[in-house]
Amino acid sequence: MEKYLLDILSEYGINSEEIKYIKPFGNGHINSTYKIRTFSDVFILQKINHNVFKNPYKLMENIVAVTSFIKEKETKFNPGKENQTFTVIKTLSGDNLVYTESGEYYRLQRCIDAITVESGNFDILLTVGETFGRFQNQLAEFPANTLYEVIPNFHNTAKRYLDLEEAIKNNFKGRAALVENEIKYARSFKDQTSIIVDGLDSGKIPLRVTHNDTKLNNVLLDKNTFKGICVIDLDTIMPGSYLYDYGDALRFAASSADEDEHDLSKVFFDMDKFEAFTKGYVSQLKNKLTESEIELMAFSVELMTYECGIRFLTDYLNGDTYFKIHYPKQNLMRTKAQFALAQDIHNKIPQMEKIINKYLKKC
Ligand code: GN1
Ligand code: MG
Repeated sequence: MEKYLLDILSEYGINSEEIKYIKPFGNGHINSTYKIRTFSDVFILQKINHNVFKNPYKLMENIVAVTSFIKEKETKFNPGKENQTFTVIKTLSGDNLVYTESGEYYRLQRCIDAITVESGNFDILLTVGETFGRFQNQLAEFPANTLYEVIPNFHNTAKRYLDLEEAIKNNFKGRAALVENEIKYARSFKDQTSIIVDGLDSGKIPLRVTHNDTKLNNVLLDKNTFKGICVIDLDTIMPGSYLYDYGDALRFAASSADEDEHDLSKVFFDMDKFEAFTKGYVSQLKNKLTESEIELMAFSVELMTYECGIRFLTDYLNGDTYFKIHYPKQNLMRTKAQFALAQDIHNKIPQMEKIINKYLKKC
């Protein structure tokens, strides 16, 4: 067992003799995660990537505020379920983080005995939609504007577009000539990149507590019943729009293929999965959604998919400095797959709108 990890755990009062194992865990693109099993408990330890998250202490304040709010609600309205919520563990001296001598930040949380999935059938998608919808519903009364903006402009697609133009101009790795088609597609969508941010700025779209990373694998499921337990990966909780969460969730969950699928003929937007997720999400949030949000739900899926694609493209042009890659052209493959998906979503928007309206009326 790594000595530095043992030193960190000792700050939480966990001694090396109590530890059965420490294993790398999960497959996030940003943080490094470990599962720790002691003789009496199980924990998740995470090293926070502070190139991405500039102020880990403020980030932890967001997480603690939001999870305490949810825990309080569960204790009141769903007694027994409060243990099934995300729980940050404090160090012996009462801190939310350990700052190591080598300048790294670590946090510990309780591990809930559950599973995550990378893809799912209709029932799983329904549950995942419900769990994200429920999360939003639980936080509907939380004052969104009190949250710290962990990564400013995170889902500001117009700003993400400008970052792409900057990367094309710098062309640090000489890769721009290799991605002419991708650049052309990215530019063709430019005029639509500010639709949600403009709505937020003008007040037309309400400011909400937003998770901002609503991937399918960020929902914990009961390993026997496959029912949703809670939402995890709360680093990017910030003020934002429900549309970011709905759109980004479907980008990932309703894709027919992996995020970096090489065979683009396999990449399409799966309408059955879309319907399942939408049914679950809307059932929990129907009374909170405003007209201005409903109007843009289908479009938000296209926008968030496009946005993720331009982020991967920007990183590819910049030399792969942001997203972890496991092979040299992974960011390019991710870009191509996201763009193929966005184009398929574009053609399906009228159908998607019908389905959204069906569940808004029904539930
Ligand atoms: C990153 O690390 P992970 O997989 O939770 C990224 C998301 C992207 C996602 C794409 C802080 O999330 O915004 O949608 O990769 N998180 C951050 O897979 O940038
Ligand atoms: Mg994440």
